[in-house]
Amino acid sequence: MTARRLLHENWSLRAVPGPQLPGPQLPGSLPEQPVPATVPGCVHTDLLAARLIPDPYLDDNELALAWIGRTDWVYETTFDWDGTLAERVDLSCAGLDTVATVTLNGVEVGRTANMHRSYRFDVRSALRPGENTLRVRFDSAYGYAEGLRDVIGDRPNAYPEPFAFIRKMACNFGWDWGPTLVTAGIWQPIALETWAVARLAEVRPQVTVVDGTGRVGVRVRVERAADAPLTVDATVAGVRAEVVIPAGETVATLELIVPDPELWWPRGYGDQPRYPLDVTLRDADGQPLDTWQRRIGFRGVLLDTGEDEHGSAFTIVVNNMPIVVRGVNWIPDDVFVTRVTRDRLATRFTQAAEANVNLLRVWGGGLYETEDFYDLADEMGFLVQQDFPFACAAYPEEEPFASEVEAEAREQVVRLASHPSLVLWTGNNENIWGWHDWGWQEALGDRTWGAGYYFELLPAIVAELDPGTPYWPGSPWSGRHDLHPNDPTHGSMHIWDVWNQVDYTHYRDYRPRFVAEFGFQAPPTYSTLRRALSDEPLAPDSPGMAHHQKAGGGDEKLRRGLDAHLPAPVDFDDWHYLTQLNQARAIALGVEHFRSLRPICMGTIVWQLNDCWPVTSWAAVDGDGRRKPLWYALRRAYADRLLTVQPADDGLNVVAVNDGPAAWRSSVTVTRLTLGGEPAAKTTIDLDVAPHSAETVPLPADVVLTDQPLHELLLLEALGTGERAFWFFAEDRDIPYPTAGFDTVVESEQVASGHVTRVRVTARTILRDLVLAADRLDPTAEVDEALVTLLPGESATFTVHSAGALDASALVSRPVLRCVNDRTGA
Ligand code: BMA
Repeated sequence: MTARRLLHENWSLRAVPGPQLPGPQLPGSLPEQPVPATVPGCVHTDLLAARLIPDPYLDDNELALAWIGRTDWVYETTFDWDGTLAERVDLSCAGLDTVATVTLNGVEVGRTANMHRSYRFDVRSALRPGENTLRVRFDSAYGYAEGLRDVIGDRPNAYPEPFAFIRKMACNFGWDWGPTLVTAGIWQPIALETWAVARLAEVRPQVTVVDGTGRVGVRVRVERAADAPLTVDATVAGVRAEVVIPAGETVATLELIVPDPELWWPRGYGDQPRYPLDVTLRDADGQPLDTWQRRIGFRGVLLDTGEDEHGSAFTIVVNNMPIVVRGVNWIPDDVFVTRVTRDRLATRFTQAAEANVNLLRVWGGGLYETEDFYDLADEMGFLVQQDFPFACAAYPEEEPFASEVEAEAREQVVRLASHPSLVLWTGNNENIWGWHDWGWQEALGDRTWGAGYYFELLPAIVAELDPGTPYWPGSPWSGRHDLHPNDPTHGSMHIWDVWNQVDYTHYRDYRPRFVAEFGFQAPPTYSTLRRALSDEPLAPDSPGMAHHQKAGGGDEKLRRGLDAHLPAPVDFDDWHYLTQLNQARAIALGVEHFRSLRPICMGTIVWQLNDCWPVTSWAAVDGDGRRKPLWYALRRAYADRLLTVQPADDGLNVVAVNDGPAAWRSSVTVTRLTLGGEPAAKTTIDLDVAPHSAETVPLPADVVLTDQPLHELLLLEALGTGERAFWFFAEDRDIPYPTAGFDTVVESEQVASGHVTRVRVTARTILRDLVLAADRLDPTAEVDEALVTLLPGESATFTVHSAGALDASALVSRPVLRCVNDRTGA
């Protein structure tokens, strides 16, 4: 049997002396003294653990650590080998970041230059009985990328870094939400594998369902050490198949027919049954040589891009059911990706699930994620859109780059193909748009830019290796060369004029088929800021805040967004609350509008779920994993049942969107109220919304028109089912809200995990978008609700879980408990 021995012990790390080293300011005794290293891991986390560098995420430490990415590094370990004779001994490297030379006992066994591939080196001739020394030297990723750039010519790029010249996670070179911390290291397991006769080099299940019958085609490729006949067997759902691989041959295909499998459904549409698929390779005597296991799911997926009277669709169809995508964009959850454990992914995925998200888009500036990522997505029923890792740049198609792209894509498509969650491959992030609109064509001249990958190579690889999963050349892409790549009426689009240039109400100008990106910034939670920044006092433009804002003109765009809607902030606490509120409002407005367009628009993917460090960004969950107010707004806007008021040409409509599995029958009361809560007009509307549909009802003018726009509002309430929607006739900055008046009751109890505190707020005046920022009192505190609007007499209870007991009076005072009409300075 193939035996695997992890080589994760005894590693050390040292810098290769060179001019880039910081010299006297380098702390400790680097580079002479090796420091202990963790594998899998990277240079930054090792230096941090050895206390040789400060935490790169705090203040502006990033700047002082730039030398690390320009330095060459050597990882080294020793291990004993008992000299056991095996036919074959391989060093298997599941992931090296990135430009590596691997030597065993001084003998070079391999070189790599692609973070997105795995490698296997035959080490028999270098291995010796007793002690062995394994060394992995990483050359600076900068040196490699800039070297290639100099040879084949520069290309246009959204960021002034050479990430397009190396197959390495692009955002590692910095992004408009990420620091420039260029890593090196052994980022995936490294092991010695011994085997004889043959091993499973590749197992590629292709799962289809036709008329309720499941078919699993398993294509197997073996690597041989001996030219003997072999057998492969596969079992799934009690069905078994076996095939002989005659001497001299290396590939075989098995077919398993599963008569009536339970189908795998996206979350919200059904369950996620999975079936273990076991593959065993045996020698001529039936003795097992190698095994492979994966849990597969039976589902069919297609991308409906049919033309219709609105343009052409972009609808993901799973098991013949058109899915309304309620998605979020996913970026690497940490710059140092080996810190992203399965537990951490599970936490983040749970946050997405609780926000009613059903799709994660793995964005092209990041990675092909880890097995844990796709396994959890399968388990939890998320759909996954996987970009090939190309983003915001023109990419070269010259060698050796092109061969790296092909090898990587083949490996990753085979690895990911059998995950039922994976429903869409996309060729890149914004590169076709960039080529079209961002002045690249003039800059490029006759240089390559990646078109060959997106329009030829990658679709051919997906068609060959994962024919059951749709491919789309880019995010965004309109589907036709004669149209603009970001055409709203055809295919997928990204909306970025909102945020960059215009107010968020302009989301309503679009009637898109599918919005794969749109976003609005806000700072992280207060406790995250306080952990990361030593600014005293914190101010929107204090040094740490400024360093942790990476977007061009970001602060100005935040201010423009605020000016249009909210009262001017008086101090930092105001600014922090109001910018977070504005982010939540912007995205909720976008999502509600796009969902109200169903079935013209069949999906939204909010930019972005998560962060990779503490930063002001578009994220709903900040770099320390805390939920921003946007998260709570998203939970509401992405709920199965959405009640929303939408402006129409000559008045207002209510749209009831039902993406749940049951009909939604309810009476909706529509009340025009004064700010003081007195009803001025009222009507009732009966709703009967079939599952997976939306109903639009014009609201009667006599109820919903007002000559008191500053003093009145609309409240819609679905009786029995409880959904609510507000409509304000003016912007909050202009509305004369009364000073907030409320009563509170605080109760707390100690539980095994800490403290549970319930804060009941009863409004004496209208309270607009009440937030309880309990993390200001205890960084462990988590609250179950945010952005609650109460009318006079109404109550809401916020439940807080925290490690320590919370100060009851601080909990119910500014700046912890606050709303729009309760500004610090007001
Ligand atoms: C798009 C994304 C990211 C970027 C975001 C915000 O370009 O694809 O590259 O972070 O907008 O600017």
